[in-house]
Amino acid sequence: MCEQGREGHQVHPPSPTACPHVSWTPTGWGPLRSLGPFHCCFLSPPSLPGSSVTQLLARDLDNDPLVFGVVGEEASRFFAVESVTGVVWLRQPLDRETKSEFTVEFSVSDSQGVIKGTVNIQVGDVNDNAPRFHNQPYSVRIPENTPVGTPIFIVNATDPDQGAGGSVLYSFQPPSSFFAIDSGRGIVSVIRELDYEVTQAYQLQVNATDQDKNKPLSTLANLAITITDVQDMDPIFINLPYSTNIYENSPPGTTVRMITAVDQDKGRPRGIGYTIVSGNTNSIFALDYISGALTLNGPLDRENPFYSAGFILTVKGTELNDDRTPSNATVTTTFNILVIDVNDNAPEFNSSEYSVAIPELAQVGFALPLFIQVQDKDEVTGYRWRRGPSRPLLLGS
Ligand SMILES: [Ca+2]
Ligand SMILES: [Ca+2]
Ligand SMILES: [Ca+2]
Ligand SMILES: [Ca+2]
Repeated sequence: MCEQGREGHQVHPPSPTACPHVSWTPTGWGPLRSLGPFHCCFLSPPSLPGSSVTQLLARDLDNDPLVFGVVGEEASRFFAVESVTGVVWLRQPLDRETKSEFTVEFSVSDSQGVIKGTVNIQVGDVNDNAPRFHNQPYSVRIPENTPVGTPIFIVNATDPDQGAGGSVLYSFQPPSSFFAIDSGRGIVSVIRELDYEVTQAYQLQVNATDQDKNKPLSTLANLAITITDVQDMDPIFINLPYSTNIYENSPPGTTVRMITAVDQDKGRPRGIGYTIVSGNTNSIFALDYISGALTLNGPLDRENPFYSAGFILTVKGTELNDDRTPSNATVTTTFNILVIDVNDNAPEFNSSEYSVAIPELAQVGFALPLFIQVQDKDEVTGYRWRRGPSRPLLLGS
């Protein structure tokens, strides 16, 4: 509301824009016998320099010509008054957020004296500031097993404007399916399970907007969220399936094959220890714990009935802790090994010597009571315990 001045010197609501922020208090009385009302317009930034602010009105009963002026250095920087008409001009832009109030002393004089009056000018607000984020840049590291609902970060933006124009709301732009932001408080929290093995980092944009009804202003800020790995994955064997052939005459120490398992936790994968769980008859194979090299550990013999059908090894990869002790994270697979025959057995007679008694009157064609058999254990020769001809030997001529 416009205030009532003393001694009948009123401050009227200016037309057409009423000003509730102006008061006018005469500070002294000069030779003027009467002073008309001053009035002032409501000042809304960004009022441009050169724009008319108000007009001072004074009345002199003598009808002397009056001269208006503005008093004081600071007031003169912002305001100028046209000496004859009393029109007050703005000399530079106003900013409520810098200076929200002026106490300006104006003067009016006739040929005999001067009186001064003080006008309190309050600068009205407009929404001319966008919210401003503090303490940027925004980045945070969280482990992948951070539970849903956990608050992980808080952003802060302020807006110096008054009322709705200074009230800030936060949102993600575009929205995230893994993180939410509390619109009023700026608290960022997890809303969906994270998985380092799928996504290692998120780049989000936080929008801070004021609540001005006509022309809300907003600002964007980046939020970098880095996901750190935790041990939540077992190892896997690679280059499967494992199966190989080995010649039975391969010397001990021969590398059968390398086996390799890798930790599926990629952030800081653990080393693997390799062992044979089962199928290693007579410890005929050795598996290097560190390198995964499977080697022949002794002489093979395909004709050994324990070996002839080959081997089905069960091998295991175990993730190792930092102190190289085995962890609970393991993987197993089977390793088929077929033993390949080589011709390493000579055919054998069924007896090292044969003896037979022949009657001295025996004729040509006489069948000797002698049965000779030949055996060959090797597969490659096409015989396997194949019996030779067991016909009786005939006496030749
Ligand atoms: Ca403002
Ligand atoms: Ca604002
Ligand atoms: Ca792991
Ligand atoms: Ca992991």
